[in-house]
Amino acid sequence: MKRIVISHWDLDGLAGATILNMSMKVTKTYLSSITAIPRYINMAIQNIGVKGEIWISDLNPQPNQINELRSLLKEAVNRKIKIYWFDHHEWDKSIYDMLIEFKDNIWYRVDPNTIASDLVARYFGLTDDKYVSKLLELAFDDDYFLNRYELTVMWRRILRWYGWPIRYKALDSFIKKNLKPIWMIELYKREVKNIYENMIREAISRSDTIITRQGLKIVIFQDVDPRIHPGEVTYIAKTNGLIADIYVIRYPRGISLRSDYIDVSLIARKLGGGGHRNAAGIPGLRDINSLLSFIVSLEEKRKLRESIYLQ
Ligand SMILES: [Mn+2]
Repeated sequence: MKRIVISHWDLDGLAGATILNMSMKVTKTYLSSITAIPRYINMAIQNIGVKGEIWISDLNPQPNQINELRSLLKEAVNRKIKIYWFDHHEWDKSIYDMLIEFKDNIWYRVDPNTIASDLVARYFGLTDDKYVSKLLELAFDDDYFLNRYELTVMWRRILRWYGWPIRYKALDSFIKKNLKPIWMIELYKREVKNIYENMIREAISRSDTIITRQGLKIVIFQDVDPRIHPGEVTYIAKTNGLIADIYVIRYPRGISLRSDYIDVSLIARKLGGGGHRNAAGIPGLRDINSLLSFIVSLEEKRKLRESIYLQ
């Protein structure tokens, strides 16, 4: 029986894929982005043929993928392929509704209070394993943006910087129980660290600050290189005294929103994106002015509700 793993390419995704590979005999592992989920499920089905398992971690199905996912799941049922899915992103209600008819074929565990790799480790009873707990610590450090370890920052940057071949190479090292391979350290020192930090400084120097009618301070980082992590830009901006209510990081193919206390996932969801309270994203090219007026109108409504409540 063939068993395929599909996982996200960041530290949590790699940790999940590693634990799955440690716990079972895996035929093949695909690393994927959120948008490519249906494509990889299809590839996994083709690869398996008949009878097998697909294990997915740290990837959240999108509402706009529903029709594609439904037909893929039908195909999986026909071919006696079972699906196991671990995630810590909040899933849209429409996804759960769609999954009801496949309840015998798909098993899932979604818990936004932890990371996906932790759910995988718990499933296999491996949370006390020494290596697994180190792996989970790194993934937590990255996902919650705690940055307690330099190793987390190094991996985060390396994984974004080089793309797929290096992400698979990282997975290979992790499966061999090497969390700090020499190839990564050397690559990082030689090709990433300085250029990356210069790019962050440069993005911060080009930022615009806008104060809305309601006195909301918004900092916009324009045209940021996709290799730069949005959390790092805001983190370094903040340590340099650039404090804002909302940070908008504008990439060529999407926008990232960050805030310490405003729920930016509400804004992102209304505009076709999603995410967490403090960090969310909107895919695609989007006019920055319409985003700003949208934020202003949301804030006006909130203020109005508050004033009614206070009376
Ligand atoms: Mn992830």
